[in-house]
Amino acid sequence: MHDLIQRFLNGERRALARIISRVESESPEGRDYVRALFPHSGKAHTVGITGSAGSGKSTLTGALAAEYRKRGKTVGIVAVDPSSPYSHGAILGDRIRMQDLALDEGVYMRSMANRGALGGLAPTLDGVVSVMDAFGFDYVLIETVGAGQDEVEIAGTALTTIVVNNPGTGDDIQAMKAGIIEIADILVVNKADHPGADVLVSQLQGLLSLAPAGTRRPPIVKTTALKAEGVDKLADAIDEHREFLKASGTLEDERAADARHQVLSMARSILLERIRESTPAAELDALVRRVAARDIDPYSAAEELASAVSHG
Ligand SMILES: Nc1nc2c(ncn2[C@@H]2O[C@H](COP(=O)(O)OP(=O)(O)OP(=O)(O)O)[C@@H](O)[C@H]2O)c(=O)[nH]1
Ligand SMILES: [Mg+2]
Repeated sequence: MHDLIQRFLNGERRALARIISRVESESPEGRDYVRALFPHSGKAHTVGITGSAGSGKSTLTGALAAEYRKRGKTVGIVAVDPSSPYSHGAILGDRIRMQDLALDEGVYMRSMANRGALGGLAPTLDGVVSVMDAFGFDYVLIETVGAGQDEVEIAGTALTTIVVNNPGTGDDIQAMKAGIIEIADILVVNKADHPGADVLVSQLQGLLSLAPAGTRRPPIVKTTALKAEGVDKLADAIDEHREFLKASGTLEDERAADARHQVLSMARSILLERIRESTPAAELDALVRRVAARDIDPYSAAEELASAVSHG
């Protein structure tokens, strides 16, 4: 372990890749790596990119990484949801190749297929992000498809959260419904080459004007990710948000909020693991069948499981 950590700290990408694989496997060894490297993290600016399937998150992530490289910055990228065949999305790796970043030493990309067997996505993702941070990237970009819980989780993982919307899709209404406007530090209207981009911008402005006075209104940035248009403005908006966090003294609050999210999601996964360990499969099976048969309600069943570890 020491040897691998040493090589990691020397900046060897193969060591980074191997450590991330261990973290992803959710093994105790993976946790030890996160533990050992955590003191080296906390310097990167983490940026979450979320939005509906096919909204252009991967294209935008690739274009943003290229913009950072132009600015002399290094970038780590984590794509949580490999593209689904339904959204016509491309895998992020292709977007990166399109940007000629695949051989660039200043960019490291990783897809996470494992959505977390035990405590959900969050603990594993947080581990991978903190390892990338510790490696020394200036920015860590995290792409997740917005599907209810996920965009909330991404807000708890990244310092700056970007929500990607598209014209002509009713995204404004979706955004309002899902409450994702509240998690956005920056709103992007991507596919600005499609008709209706300006209409969507004014609809979003209308929504934002309803926010209580004194709260920060997220800027709205128009992009055509496919042509890398507007991406420089997006990079500027990210830096402005970062400055805002520093200047308003909320950076520490934001880090504390992220840490709270991290600790609680890890605690949840540890508890779940203990429950699984202390409950034989046959016993669990019998219990869920009692719930299915309406002999017992799911809360009582869950409490039964939980009390086995908390008193055991
Ligand atoms: N016209 C236009 N098409 C775009 C733009 N950005 C992305 N696309 C296209 O939209 C489709 C989806 O793009 P992706 O970047 O894969 O979208 P995604 O949000 O990552 O998709 P998933 O990961 O599957 O949710 C692709 O066909 C892109 O070429 C844009 O600015 N304008
Ligand atoms: Mg994608």
